[in-house]
Amino acid sequence: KTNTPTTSQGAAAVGATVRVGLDPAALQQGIVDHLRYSIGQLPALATPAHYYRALALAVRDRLQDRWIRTTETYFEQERKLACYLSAEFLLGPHLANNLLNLGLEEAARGALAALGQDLDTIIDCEPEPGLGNGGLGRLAACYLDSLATLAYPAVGYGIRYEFGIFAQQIRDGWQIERTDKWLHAGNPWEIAKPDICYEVNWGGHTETYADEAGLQRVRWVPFRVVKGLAYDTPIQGFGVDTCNTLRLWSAEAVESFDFQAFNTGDYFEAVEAKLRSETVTKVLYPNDEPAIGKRLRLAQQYFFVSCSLQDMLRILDLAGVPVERFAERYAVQLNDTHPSIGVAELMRLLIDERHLDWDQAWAITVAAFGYTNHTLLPEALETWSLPLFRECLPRHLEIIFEINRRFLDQVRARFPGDEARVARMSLIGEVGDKQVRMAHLASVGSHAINGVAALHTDLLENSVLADFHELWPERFSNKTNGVTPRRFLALANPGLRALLDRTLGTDWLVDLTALRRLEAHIEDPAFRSEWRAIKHANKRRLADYIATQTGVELDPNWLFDIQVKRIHEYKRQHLNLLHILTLYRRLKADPGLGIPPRAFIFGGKAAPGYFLAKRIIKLINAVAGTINADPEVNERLKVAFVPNFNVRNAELIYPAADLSEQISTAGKEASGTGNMKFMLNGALTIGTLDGANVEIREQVGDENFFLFGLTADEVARLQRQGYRSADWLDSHAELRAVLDMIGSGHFASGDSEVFRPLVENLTDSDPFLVLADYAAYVACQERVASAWSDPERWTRMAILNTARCGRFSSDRAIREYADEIWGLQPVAVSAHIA
Ligand code: CBF
Repeated sequence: KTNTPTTSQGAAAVGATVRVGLDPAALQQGIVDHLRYSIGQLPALATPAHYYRALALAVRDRLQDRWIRTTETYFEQERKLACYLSAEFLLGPHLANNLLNLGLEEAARGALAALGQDLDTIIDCEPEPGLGNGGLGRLAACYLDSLATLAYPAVGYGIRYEFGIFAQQIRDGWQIERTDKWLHAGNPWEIAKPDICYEVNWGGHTETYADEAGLQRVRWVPFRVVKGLAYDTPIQGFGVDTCNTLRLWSAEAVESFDFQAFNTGDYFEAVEAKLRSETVTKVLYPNDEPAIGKRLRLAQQYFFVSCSLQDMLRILDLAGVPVERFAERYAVQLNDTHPSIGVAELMRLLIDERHLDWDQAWAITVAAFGYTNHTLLPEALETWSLPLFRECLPRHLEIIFEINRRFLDQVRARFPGDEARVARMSLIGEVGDKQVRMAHLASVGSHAINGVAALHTDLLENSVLADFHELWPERFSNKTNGVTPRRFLALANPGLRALLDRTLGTDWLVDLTALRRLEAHIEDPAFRSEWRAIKHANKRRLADYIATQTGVELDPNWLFDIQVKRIHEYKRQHLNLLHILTLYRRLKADPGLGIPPRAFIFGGKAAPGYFLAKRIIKLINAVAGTINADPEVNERLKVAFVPNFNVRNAELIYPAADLSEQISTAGKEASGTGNMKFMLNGALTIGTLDGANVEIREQVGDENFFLFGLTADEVARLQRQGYRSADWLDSHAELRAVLDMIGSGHFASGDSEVFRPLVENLTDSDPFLVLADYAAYVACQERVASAWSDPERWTRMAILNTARCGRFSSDRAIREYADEIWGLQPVAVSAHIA
């Protein structure tokens, strides 16, 4: 077992008992000192926000020795490091997580109480670092937690966006986006490292020259140079002394002013150049999956990847390790194609700057990189227009052409005469305007390629990357996603955590398969009743939150049926709505209908430019407005939309769910991770055979999973044959009536225009087969209602869900990456300093 317990003395053993001691008195002193010396606040005037910053700084002090010791240990022991390159890290608040991982929760509660403060209020003051859009960014954060907890040497590399994902407000039912000023009051967790900075070129042209030995070399003469500065955040493992680093890059102008311009009086042009440089890390692109061919996005990707690779080379130099051994010391994982320009950048650095020859550089690059694909949606596979790419990264385009030339020779040698295949596999797409295909670059430049759930990997191998799989089957593997039980159970669900600790002991926190032992308690009525009481309290907690946010009152005795995730057609929030409206119509026609009372809860952000997704939000709110105000139905149905779904409120939502909605069109959701967080907290799933739902069902058993809908094969077949949504409409009078009701303006004060695009999308093309799955979904929901009417049966199923979720721990996933892709060994870190 690699998870070594934290020493009881920890950093205190260094002799700094007062400064970083773990007991409440020392922590209290630390808070008081920071309030005075770091924040400069009179205790009498200090608000909870001041106390939050003082406590955060005091906690960071207590991480500091572990953090430094961890870095030293990796350096001294010359160990291989996993470098996780990701344009997004959706971290969520740090404070509670760090207190949990350091075992400091009670000390902090006590220290604050002695100062007349309440820990929960203080925790709520932390602004959320929302440096990600959804699943992909949150996965990266879960993986950092597991890497540290399992004592793997690792660094996360990303972008320090000044504005993270927008804050969502709901006004008149519509989504309004507000900038997220998460750095406004400073960030007590990060440490700026101005001495760790790199120059990153942009634009311009290349030229050849002869070096001292007379060898032909290429030089990149950029149009602009931007500087990347490191900001480090500690990532403390749970119950260990390992504290890894998340290094985020912030862009700055190389010089504050162009003095030349300044001297000639063009002050504003000089300032503008500075602002242009700093724009690179200003804001996170708020799109979940669809790729966007924006120049700034390419600049962001190249900027952070270049800084990260230059950083790896600098550390190698510091350790005195020759660059030829790069791949022995680094496993570089590409979190989707966003960092895939790294393949060309490492080649450039090795060839142009370190003067390695092509073959040597290429062998190192392929050995170092691994590529994780996170989506099959064709519109999400990143490509860059060739002219744009040439203008921004001229040297990289030359390198990509050369990689492509050599690669296509290999394809031709293996499949002689198959020029169609050559065109399909080329790094340059020639259909229409020429493009650089980033998924192809990532695949060619990586020794390992993986999907994120069994079905997704299978589809990847047989569709999007089928040619690559045929060429290099040995490169492909599946790594089903996972989530951290520390944040999503221990922190989010303290009631259940206490029950688990009491019943099983605490090893489930680092070995989630230990939850299997819960099965022995399923037949104990007292245990089941305690389980229900915990769920009820969690539902109460969520109902209170929803009431304060939306004014909608929900009864915790009702079935809580929840769908929270990005709003997207393929995720089919509108299918959920069609079911709600079917119940609504049935109840209106027959008020005595025996259906169990249900609260339908939604949450999620739509990309600001995604017209239909924004209309889905409006429709959810419109339906909520009508149903919640209608006394004929509101004793059986209620609908609520939780604004601004984020990591913080997710921690309230998952533990309160009875039913988890995972209803995407089969074949479209790569994995999903919300499905795992719900399962962990004992929700039952209604879902299609999509993404990780397939594996969730395998674990929990068919009888404990509400399955409906077309399979991925059936979806593909129907679409090949020419799917006609009208056919499904004709055979379902109830479905037609529901759509007519939406189209009639019934939920929009008679305005028949507002939802027309949504209705027409379904009746005319229905690209995600909502209508085809409607009847099966409604029938499946009837099975849900019948199971819910037997609380003992439901509770047994809920306990089984938690008991069998061990596979979905991010610890399992990270061990698979470490063993099968990275060749990485854990390194025990001890904060004892002799
Ligand atoms: O693998 C993590 C998640 O990534 C996405 O969110 C993505 O952005 N491509 C997928 O949509 C999810 O299915 C997946 O769980």
